[in-house]
Amino acid sequence: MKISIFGQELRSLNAPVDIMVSPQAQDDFLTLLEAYKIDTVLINDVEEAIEEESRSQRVSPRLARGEVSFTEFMRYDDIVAYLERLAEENPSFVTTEVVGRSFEGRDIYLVKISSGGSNKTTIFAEGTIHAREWIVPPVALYVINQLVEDANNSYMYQDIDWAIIPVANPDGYEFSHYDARLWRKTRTPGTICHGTDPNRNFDFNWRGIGASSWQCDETYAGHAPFSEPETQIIRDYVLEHKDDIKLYLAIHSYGQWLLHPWGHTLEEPENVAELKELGALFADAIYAVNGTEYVVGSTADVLYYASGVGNDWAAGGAGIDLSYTIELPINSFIVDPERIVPIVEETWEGFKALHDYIPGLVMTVPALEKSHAGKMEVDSVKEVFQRSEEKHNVKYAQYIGDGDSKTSKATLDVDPYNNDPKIIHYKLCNYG
Ligand code: 0X9
Ligand code: ZN
Repeated sequence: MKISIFGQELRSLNAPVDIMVSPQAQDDFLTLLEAYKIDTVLINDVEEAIEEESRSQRVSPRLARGEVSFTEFMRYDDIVAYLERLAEENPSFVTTEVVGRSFEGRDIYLVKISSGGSNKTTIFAEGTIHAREWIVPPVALYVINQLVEDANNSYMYQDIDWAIIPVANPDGYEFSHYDARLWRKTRTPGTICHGTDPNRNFDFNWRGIGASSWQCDETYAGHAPFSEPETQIIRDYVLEHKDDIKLYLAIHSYGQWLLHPWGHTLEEPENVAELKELGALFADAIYAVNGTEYVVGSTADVLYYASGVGNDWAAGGAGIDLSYTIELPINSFIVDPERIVPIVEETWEGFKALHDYIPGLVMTVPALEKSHAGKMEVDSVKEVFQRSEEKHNVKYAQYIGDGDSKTSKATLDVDPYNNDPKIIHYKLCNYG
């Protein structure tokens, strides 16, 4: 019986699993399900669903060059054309950067949205590292679209830069359009099978639990860590900006989960309380839109074991403490295009909640002491700043260091562009 299990082999016990069976095996399998009183058939005929999807792709009108669509799935060239148009039309705050080339030679684009300046706090997002997850490009493009094209959102890139790679695996993405709809991996050739799972190829617990060393597996980790140009590109950008990147997001489908580290162990990361707190803000914001309920938890706990994963490497390898995988809420890789709008809209609210939590301005303040824990009134902060010879319109500061006065950091809740001090962000922490 040929069956494919989505979610791979090492799921946690009692976790739901999606299974695809071959037509020959379907009757027997359904009988088996009946015996166990399991009756959730998600898609009766996957082939038919794929054909239906490709019919609707064909009849949908060709996009004008540089346009974006949230009613159909865009090809990679059209995505790139949209990004380039945004950069051309908004040169003061949108830039596109070709951060590298895929194995087959496609340019991989990163969009940066920034009010200018250097070394600013950055939110980094990578999308579509898995080819078949077609709901991901629209989500990434909608975030970009809302930031750039709706002036009401311009506050969101004043203190914080956004660096977004909407399609990190364009070879696989295109392959899933013109050849195999359910393709997941990159397209690097092996001796027998093509493709490495880029989300097992990062150099963090590489080829550990939940990753395969067999090239034909969907979770093949590659012949070496970072063997794929697609993951090297992410590694290089993130390492170059690791002091500025405060939030790493990997956008995937599907599952309605917000996953924080780790994938390779049930042990909890040190900052699990904060990861869950911020995760709840994300989930609540999304729930408020259409009632979609996300589960927040670690990959190993909520989903299955996985190693060499992008967001775990970001946390454990690059030291970016706030790092998540978003598993968007659909129930198949084949998505009815009518689902795009509600999903991108609700996910955008989640992104806003994440943004609002990230302190806009983080500076190193020498000689800030542990006694400055918690909220400090303007005067005491000024005093701190006089010592560090910085002049900012500070209203509150918060000690977020580790007790070592030489390297302590403070998060400043200030609006540097406005003389009237206002709280951009305030978060309560108990230290010491
Ligand atoms: O298995 C994966 O790579 C991700 N799921 S997917 O269905 N999109 O393939 C989950 C990645 C989990 N992330 C962490 N280990 N943190
Ligand atoms: Zn994925």
